[in-house]
Amino acid sequence: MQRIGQIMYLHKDAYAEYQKRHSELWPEMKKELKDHGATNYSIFLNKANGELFAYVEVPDVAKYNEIANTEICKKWWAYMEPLMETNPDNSPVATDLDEVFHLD
Ligand code: RM4
Repeated sequence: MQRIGQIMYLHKDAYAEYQKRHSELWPEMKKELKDHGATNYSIFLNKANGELFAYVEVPDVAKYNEIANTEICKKWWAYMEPLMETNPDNSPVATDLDEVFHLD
């Protein structure tokens, strides 16, 4: 299992909407995440600056990244685009973090 930690960037006026949309995460998107191996997926918000810390465990990072090619993920990213910093393809701008500590 590989642990992925990333920072994403939420617009400051979008905190409540981001929370709401994730509490109502589309079942099809939830299934797509699971089908691509995602487990134990959490996103935390730093309300001081809009940074989101995302943590997810996957068996295979390459397989997980293939979710970007699915129609449902493309739709989800387009839906989330107004709320966060995004790339030209609507994927969230994400900074990969290096793990420096882990306790089982
Ligand atoms: C986030 C962002 C991520 C996605 C989660 C479920 O807003 O779009 O890429 O994995 O939602």
